Amino acid sequence: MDANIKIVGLGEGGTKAINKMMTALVGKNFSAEFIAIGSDENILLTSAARKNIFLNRDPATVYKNISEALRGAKIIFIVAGLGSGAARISVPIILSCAKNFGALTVALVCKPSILENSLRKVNADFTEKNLRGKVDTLFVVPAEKFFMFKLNQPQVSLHELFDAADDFFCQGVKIFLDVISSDSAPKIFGEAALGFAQATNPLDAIKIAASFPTLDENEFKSAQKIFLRLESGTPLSLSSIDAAKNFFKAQIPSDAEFFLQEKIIPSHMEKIFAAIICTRK
Ligand SMILES: Nc1nc2c(ncn2[C@@H]2O[C@H](COP(=O)(O)OP(=O)(O)O)[C@@H](O)[C@H]2O)c(=O)[nH]1
Ligand SMILES: [Mg+2]
Repeated sequence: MDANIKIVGLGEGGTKAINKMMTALVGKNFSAEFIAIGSDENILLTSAARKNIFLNRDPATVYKNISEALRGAKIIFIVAGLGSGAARISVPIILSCAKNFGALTVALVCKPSILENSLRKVNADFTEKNLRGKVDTLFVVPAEKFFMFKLNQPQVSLHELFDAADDFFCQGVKIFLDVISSDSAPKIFGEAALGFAQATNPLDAIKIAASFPTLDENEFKSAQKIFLRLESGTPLSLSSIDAAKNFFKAQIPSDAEFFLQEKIIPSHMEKIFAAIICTRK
């Protein structure tokens, strides 16, 4: 049977990101499959995905290959650097196939750094326009935000920056799948943002996740929906959950919807993991 979750990496950035996901066993509890799409055969050779699609010069073949790879999809994740030439070509095709198959689409993308050339910027604007309002859920992070992960390393290279982006995408797909796999979870539509952290008590974990660099300064003030996922090794006390909830509720609009999901994962032992997904107005 075909996998119903397709995680598609576009270009070099997307391919590196899905390689990381495969190493981290993202999607292992789901019927998930990875696909790399690119216009550089040498990059596709580095892909650990089972399906790899080369964007040759024959649009009909490209459409057919992408459509066949996505057949049976219920959810399609699109992972890329927005400046990608491969994304520019393949995103419209992926969205058209998703529509045909009735699949939900989730894009996790990063905007090119200001240090990159203008072609990247042109590609990024084009693809961002294509994604906005057309994908069901959109996570867009400016590359510069990943500098924040490396504040104590002033000599950080662009390569390390993208490595941080790949880690973020990896966690993002994992958390998104975990959150939506709960029967009671409502759908996450529109532009969204994500933060996560680990600590030894829920309140600390939430506070650190809430100040995650990819979240905006006043992110929660205008949030529409907030999903908080807490993972712990043993059941959390009601009072610690209450403290965590109250921290949140004090910051979000009174009409914002708030969802809390708790999950016990024995191997976490004493560690608490908090993840926040919030949708933007
Ligand atoms: N996440 C991630 N992004 C990258 C990486 N390398 C480059 N990028 C970003 O991805 C954008 C597209 O580049 P690339 O993936 O090579 O796309 P291509 O044009 O399809 O070859 C660039 O503008 C960068 O902002 C990477 O290793 N990881
Ligand atoms: Mg490239």
